[in-house]
Amino acid sequence: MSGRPNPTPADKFSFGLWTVDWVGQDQFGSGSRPRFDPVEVVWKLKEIGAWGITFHDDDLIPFGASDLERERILKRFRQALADTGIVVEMVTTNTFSHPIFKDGAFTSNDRRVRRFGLAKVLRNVDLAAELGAQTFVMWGGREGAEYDTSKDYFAALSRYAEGLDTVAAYIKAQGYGLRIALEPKPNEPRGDILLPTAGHALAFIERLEHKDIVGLNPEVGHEQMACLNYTAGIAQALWAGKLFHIDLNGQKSIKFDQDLVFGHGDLLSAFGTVDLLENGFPGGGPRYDGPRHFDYKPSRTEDSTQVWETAAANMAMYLLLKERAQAFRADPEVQAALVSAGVTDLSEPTLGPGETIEQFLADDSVYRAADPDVLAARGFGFVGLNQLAIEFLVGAR
Ligand code: GLT
Ligand code: MN
Ligand code: MN
Repeated sequence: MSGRPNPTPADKFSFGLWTVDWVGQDQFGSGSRPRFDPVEVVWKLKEIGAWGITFHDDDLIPFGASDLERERILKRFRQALADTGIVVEMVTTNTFSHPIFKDGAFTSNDRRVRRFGLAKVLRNVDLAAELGAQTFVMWGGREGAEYDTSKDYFAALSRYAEGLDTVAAYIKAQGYGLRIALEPKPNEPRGDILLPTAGHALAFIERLEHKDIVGLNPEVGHEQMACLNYTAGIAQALWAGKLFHIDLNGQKSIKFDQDLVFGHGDLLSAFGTVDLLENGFPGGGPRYDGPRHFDYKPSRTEDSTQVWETAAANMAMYLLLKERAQAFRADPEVQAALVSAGVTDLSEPTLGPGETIEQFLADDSVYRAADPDVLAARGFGFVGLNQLAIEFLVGAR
């Protein structure tokens, strides 16, 4: 491939309204560019080849807007969607910006706040269903604490589960085709956030009454902030049948949440992610076929025109990595290296077909007669395989 690939709606790329519309305010400074009109964002996304848009209730309809104002905004937005063919694939709720949520929504120590938060979420579930979204993301960025003395963690997890089960039960009762996707994050804005990683969230979901419609929306940078491997995280979510949605972006090691362009952080890790998403597990297994959703922030240094170049960069990075990952897997030398490294052997069950535990224990060749030193002598050649991957990644092959 030469040059920059062009995305099409078939690539299923989507963007949060809060991403391209981020004005650049941070802890130390105010915004560096003006907001866009959400209708303009829809048209721009169409122009650059995206397929979908996602948003928080408050990104589109200002917090506290009257019903009349809400309907006026929605009418224009629906019209833009109809005119462009841009789809709303996911909707999420802002339960973190207003000071009412300073101690969380579902897990605030104040029951009145918990009830307010639940009502805000349920209202937004109705909107998500009306706009035809399939996924309802819940990022509990304020569900957490700075001080262990300030939070009864057992009660907090119980209230979190109560809130989620209430929302899930409502979705089912209304007959909506929505699934909830929890988005883990270890910290920021809270000192410690509940459900800090994909693993914590997967374990939590198993305790829910309505766990069948609750899964994950893991974000690249959030797992990496916890020093974890994103590809391994989404792999486990896939294995559990819980990869409902993804937030792609870039992060450079353990620091504040950078939300860089996808691939602009750990590029080799991004290659592994795209390889898994596009090619699946080497030995087969569940596949992700949902939206390729970007949750990044155009750096504060960029102006309103350059914002669209940063959005396009996410899609270009994905397509470049997709082409590289496909070339990697299709290459005969790579296929041979995968075989000699034993990667393809791992799909074979450890016990033989129909082998009983008694037969296994009676088989002397397995343990008593086995020579561990002979087995230990095998070299796997993982480094050579990884070198091949990097040569494909950098275009040397
Ligand atoms: C917020 C957060 C993101 C989440 C959004 C969903 S909100 O911008 O940083 O990672 O995906 O609520
Ligand atoms: Mn983030
Ligand atoms: Mn996110």
